[in-house]
Amino acid sequence: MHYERASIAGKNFAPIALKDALKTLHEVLISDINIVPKPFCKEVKPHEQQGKDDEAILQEDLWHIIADHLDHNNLVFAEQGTAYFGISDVRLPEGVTCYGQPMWGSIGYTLPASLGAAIASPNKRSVLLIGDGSALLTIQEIAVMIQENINPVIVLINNDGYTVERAIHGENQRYNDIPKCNWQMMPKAFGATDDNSLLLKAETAGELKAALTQAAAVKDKLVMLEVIADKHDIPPLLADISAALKPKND
Ligand SMILES: Cc1ncc(C[n+]2csc(CCOP(=O)(O)OP(=O)(O)O)c2C)c(N)n1
Ligand SMILES: [Mg+2]
Repeated sequence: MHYERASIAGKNFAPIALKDALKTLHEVLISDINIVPKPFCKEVKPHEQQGKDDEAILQEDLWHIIADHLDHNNLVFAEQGTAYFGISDVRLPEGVTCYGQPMWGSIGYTLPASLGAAIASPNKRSVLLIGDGSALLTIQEIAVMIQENINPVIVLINNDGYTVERAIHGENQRYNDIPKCNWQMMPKAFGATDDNSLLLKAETAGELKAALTQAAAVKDKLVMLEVIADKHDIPPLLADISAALKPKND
């Protein structure tokens, strides 16, 4: 697909607007026409958790567990990084809107975006899914969230740096590391107290489920949930993409 042009099996169709191309693609996918390769039409099966509840959280489970704790009232913001690739591949409950920015991809965007959305939609609750590397760019906006009595759920993936970048290039390079930060202290520096916020941390799948349940129940406070993940662990969609990019990078 290009700007106002689609190439299908070597044939070009132009000019065609993206919305018309997507409409046609949708019609083909739901019809009996047998021109779409079967792997493209992925059957959505319920996820079976791979890790145990008392074990470290796996990326292949993480986003499903988060999706299971969302409801129609949530506006989800998925930051560039494992968060975007993780949640993009997961079926969300009906009514949930998910925002990401795969084209421009400027990290740090989703934290203030979730704040703006919360101000614009006071009857909704923002759920921010953000990595430690991205959060470090715009974390100070937590101060405005607290000042404005905004009550988002911030799920911060602490995986020791730029995991999505490690998957694409420079797995163990220093440029994919970030400084060690105390994420539990960070909101406090921006005005978080026991009265206006709840700070949680999860290292196992069981702790994650309990923390997300608690976060959903505490509706009138800012919740920051720090999730510890392995620095080399990536969600399945990102594994597919990085495998496809590998020959070009080697
Ligand atoms: C402003 C900006 N700088 C750098 C990049 C390149 N980049 C894309 S994703 C990413 C790392 C994100 O790391 P993190 O937020 O920790 O997510 P993780 O993949 O570790 O979960 C970087 C550096 C970018 N997209 N935008
Ligand atoms: Mg990270």
